[in-house]
Amino acid sequence: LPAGPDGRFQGRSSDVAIIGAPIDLGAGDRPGARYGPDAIRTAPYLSGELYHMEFQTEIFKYLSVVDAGNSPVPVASHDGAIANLRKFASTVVANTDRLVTLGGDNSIVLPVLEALAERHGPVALVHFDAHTDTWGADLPALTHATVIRRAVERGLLRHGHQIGIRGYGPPADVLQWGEENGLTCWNMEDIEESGLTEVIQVVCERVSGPAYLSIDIDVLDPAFAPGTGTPEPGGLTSRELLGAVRTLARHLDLVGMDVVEVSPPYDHADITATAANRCVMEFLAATAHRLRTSA
Ligand SMILES: [Mn+2]
Repeated sequence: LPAGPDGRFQGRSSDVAIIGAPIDLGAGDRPGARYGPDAIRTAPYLSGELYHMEFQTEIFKYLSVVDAGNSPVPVASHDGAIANLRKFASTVVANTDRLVTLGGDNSIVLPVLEALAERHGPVALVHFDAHTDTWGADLPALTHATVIRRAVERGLLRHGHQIGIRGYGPPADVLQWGEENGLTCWNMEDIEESGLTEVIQVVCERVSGPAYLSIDIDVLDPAFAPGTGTPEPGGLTSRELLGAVRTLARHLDLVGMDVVEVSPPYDHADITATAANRCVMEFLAATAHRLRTSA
């Protein structure tokens, strides 16, 4: 992709700008997500215009996409890194219609949502994750486990759907807080019962206006994404997730998306980085299709 450090494509506002957030000081366990952005970028073997077979669309013929590079980060300061990212994302958001952010641990989503809110106001959130990231009621810190609570507290979300939740927490009172604050939780049991296709259809019906897609790669089963900070067995397959991304990007007005928690030191054969790369590719393909068919 051409470089466009301020988000512009050949002097004009771009359709999509990609940034990296090489930050992992918000991770509670198994760090390494700071290496995620570059691993996601270099995972593919693709080049050229890229014809997407399902959409029958040449992606870069209909979509101007730039890579704005990685946010600068100071050494060993999470707060400093988050502040830098906020500034960097704001500049890029002003010059692009859609922001793609490559994480980084999940905490990087907060400054990105703040930057997007400056231009689009609060967004609807579609959040794939094994975890709700709504801990932190009595802990003011921003971490990868508190980021969604912080986003709610700052009024950055109109409502949200959290998909793929499983495992051992958060406890019932935290889940109830989420419900009371506009977050709908679709756990793996719901998905097993009705199928992901059905769940995504309901989400598409309920979400309107500017929306944001956030993908913690640990929503995938560790079989499909071993290279992540907090793996949780019993998750989605890559095929399910990529299909969901296509449907959501086709039907919703996504002003941004991210893929976070890819931790290359724990990856094998680039499985996780490649899955993350393809999440972005499917978003680009579906967006190109959307622009082509609405033109
Ligand atoms: Mn997670």
